[in-house]
Amino acid sequence: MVHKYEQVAASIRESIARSLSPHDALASERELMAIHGVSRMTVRKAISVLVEEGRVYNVHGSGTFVGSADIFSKTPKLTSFTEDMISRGSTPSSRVLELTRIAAPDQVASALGLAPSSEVTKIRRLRLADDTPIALEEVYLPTTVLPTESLNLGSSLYEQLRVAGYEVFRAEQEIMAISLSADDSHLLDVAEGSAALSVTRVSSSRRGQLIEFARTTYRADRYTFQLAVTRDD
Ligand code: 16G
Repeated sequence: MVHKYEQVAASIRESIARSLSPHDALASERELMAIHGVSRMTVRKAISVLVEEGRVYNVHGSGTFVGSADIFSKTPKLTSFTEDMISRGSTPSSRVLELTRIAAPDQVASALGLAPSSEVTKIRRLRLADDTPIALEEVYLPTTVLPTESLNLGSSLYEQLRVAGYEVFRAEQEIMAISLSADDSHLLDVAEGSAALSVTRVSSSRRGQLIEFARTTYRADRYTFQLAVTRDD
């Protein structure tokens, strides 16, 4: 479920990206309540999310202002495709390309700490935002985590994992620049050989159980990663 305050936060993010510069004032609390038809509490909650992200800052007695674009105070947050797109103000959807049970390829078995050729579920999906193809996902899950037949891929995989008691809590990621194959270019609706970002993710639960090996390929013209980095004290 998407909370009202998340929708308000997403819409403010969008208007910042579209029409505001650093240190411009946001609409007042009262105006935001009227624009979105929500309570003062909801507006405050949305603003506090954006403050935490470093996108806006409050000046006591004067209002809320747009932060400098280069200061994102937050360490990156682990998200699913669904959460990621909603936070960018877009509506996510998917097209399932493949759902099979296979013997884990060596790289997958070793990343997930499984015995060679253990059974895994392989999922390939085209992911879209506002009906535009954004990413191709190839995901492998041990069948012991979720049986292949029980998956409903029209909705969020991470939400189903959470309900099954395997909330994805942490992930190791490797990001690589690639150029797209003819097939992948076609699926992503870009010219053959276009640039893409390939992100390999190995996800684990809070207890450290390995849950997922995933390779997500994002169109470079439609997707950027933002990362806050700090020097160790
Ligand atoms: C993202 C994840 C992928 C995960 C999927 C779940 C990255 C690099 N990859 O694509 O590992 O399987 O989200 O999305 O973030 P869902 O919960 O919306 O189905």
